[in-house]
Amino acid sequence: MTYGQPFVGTDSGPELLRQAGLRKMLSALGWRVEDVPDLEFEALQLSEKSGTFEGNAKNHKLVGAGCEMLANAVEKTLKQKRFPLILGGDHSIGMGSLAGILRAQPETGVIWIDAHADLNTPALSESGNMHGMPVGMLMEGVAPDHRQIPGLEWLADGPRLSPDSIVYVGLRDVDPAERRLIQSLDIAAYTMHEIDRYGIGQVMEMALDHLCAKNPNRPLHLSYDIDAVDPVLAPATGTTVRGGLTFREAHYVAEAVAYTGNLASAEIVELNPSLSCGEGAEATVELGLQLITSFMGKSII
Ligand code: HAR
Ligand code: MN
Ligand code: MN
Repeated sequence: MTYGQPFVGTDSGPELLRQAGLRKMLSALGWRVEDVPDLEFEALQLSEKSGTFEGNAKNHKLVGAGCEMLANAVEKTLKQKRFPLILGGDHSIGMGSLAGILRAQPETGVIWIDAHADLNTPALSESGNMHGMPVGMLMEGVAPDHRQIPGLEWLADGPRLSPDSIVYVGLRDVDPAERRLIQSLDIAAYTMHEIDRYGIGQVMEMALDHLCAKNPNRPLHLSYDIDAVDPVLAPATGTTVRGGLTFREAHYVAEAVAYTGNLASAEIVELNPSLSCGEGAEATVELGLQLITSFMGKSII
């Protein structure tokens, strides 16, 4: 998926992760792997629904139809008691992942690792880029009337994410409207400021406690946007923001989530090797693979 943001290249993420040895790595950790071919978003038949849509959401038909395919695939995989490992693609796919997850396991808690809050909607977004909207489009009290958005009608009656069922880690570039929502809905947000102040260990303890205190067996979904990591380490992504997670902080997040034993699904998004030449692109893919290795259960000793 590349249609949630303006650059070409985010759709090569999955293939590069495969080439970097994803399958072998997962097998070595003891997983039985079924590598499902990439979903084909280009071939989608887009409905020519009449009626105009006034909001600001670029490529809403393509993003919407692609996310519908992903939601169905994720829901099916979870209902088969298997673990969907979702490879992006830009973060607009989070809409599809979350929709499918909430249909299969409505009690899921979400850990959103990102420089951005992705809490926009077509009415709030300044850019119109849908990779800035996956959380907003699913959240109770924020989500728009999807019947008005061609491509997204299928989301109209689906379950919503409650504001206390998500935690953010790594935020440092939040739009004014998103900031107001985080405050008014009292969403748990551990920004880079809290990471500096408390350290990543305490931040992850607080974040996981927020989600799991009442239900220690609660299924968790990890949505890992590679732009959460400092651009010195992960330059090959579309919207870099300085002052991000260090190498160890990025891994600690993944390890802490794995140690809960509750991780039920995960996605890694926004790898765009075409935005950085040579070594930067390779280093970003390699880092992505290492982070997957960590949250899929690699222990150091
Ligand atoms: N908040 C901005 C917007 O909505 C930038 C969003 C950038 N999003 C991502 N995903 N890279 O986190 O346009
Ligand atoms: Mn994101
Ligand atoms: Mn981001």
